[in-house]
Amino acid sequence: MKTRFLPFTTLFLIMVSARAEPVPIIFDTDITGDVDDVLALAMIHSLADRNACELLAVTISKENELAAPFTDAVNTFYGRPNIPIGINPKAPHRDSKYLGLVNEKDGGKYRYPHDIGISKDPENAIALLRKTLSSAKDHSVTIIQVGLATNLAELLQTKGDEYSPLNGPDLIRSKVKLLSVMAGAFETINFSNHYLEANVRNHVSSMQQLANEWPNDVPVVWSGFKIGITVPYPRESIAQDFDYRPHHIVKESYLLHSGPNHDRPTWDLTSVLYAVYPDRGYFNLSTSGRVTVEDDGFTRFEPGRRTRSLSSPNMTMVKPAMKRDQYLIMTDAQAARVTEALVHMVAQPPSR
Ligand SMILES: [Ca+2]
Repeated sequence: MKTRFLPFTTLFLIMVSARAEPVPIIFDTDITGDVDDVLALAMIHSLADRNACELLAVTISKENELAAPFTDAVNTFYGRPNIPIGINPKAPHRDSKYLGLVNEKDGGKYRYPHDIGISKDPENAIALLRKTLSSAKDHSVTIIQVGLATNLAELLQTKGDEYSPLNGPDLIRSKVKLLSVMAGAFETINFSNHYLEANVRNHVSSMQQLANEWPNDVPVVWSGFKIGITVPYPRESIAQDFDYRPHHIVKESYLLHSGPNHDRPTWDLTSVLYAVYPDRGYFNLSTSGRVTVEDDGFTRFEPGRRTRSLSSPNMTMVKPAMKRDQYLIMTDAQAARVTEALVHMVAQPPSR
């Protein structure tokens, strides 16, 4: 647009009315074992209430028959009862300390209303991923993966179907803008530079498939183990910030999982924060490079180096395969900001 011909007042109106489009999100979670998935989902709803993101679908990467009903109960609590939810029956089973909340009743009524598991079945996660991606705008979707890679590894193996003629990698290439993933360890943990992080260690083969076969031209940003343990969720917030409802599904889940005297690391929340606000300076990014997943579950990051181009020897370039991945880095000052931002987003009351 040639703006030099517009009067100043029109320009001013364009400037003040320019606002970011909500980020379309698929949340791929192993909401079963740890409770940071629940806080991360609450945060996504708070961000959706601000029109900062749009939650298109939730896919679950571990197997537990209560996981989809529970997720539906959280979505319903936050005023979005019809978000599609997908499960993967082939994923590894995981017990839970908090999913049973979905069956709690007060005075004969479900404390946390939901219809999946009562009058509706969840969808298949892989079909739901394909359906959701195929109907999205090109290069628009951010996938946030905060558990095992079981679903995305299977998506990569898919062929064309009723939703799209594209195979998995081509569908990802045409629709996905960013993969924000909580997995791996890229910094020293407890004096070890070979820390094996659980989302990788608990299903190494799927994370290897993801790292090997994810398209080179769709960026991946990894939140390693160190980031989440650096910004634990303050127990004071759990004790004080959620009493705007007599029962709160996030607070009750947290207490069942971690008890009142623990500041739980915010692993999954950091991948949400980066996905929705990549340009707010909450984190720095490593140089670009390539993550490979070794057989013991170690995530090795190799920085992309410039090499001489074969076709024009005077030019140097980084191979596409060597600049797909980056990982989050956080200074002490950023950690203080991130903690406050996470608390206010997780504890924000539903707007609907
Ligand atoms: Ca998780």
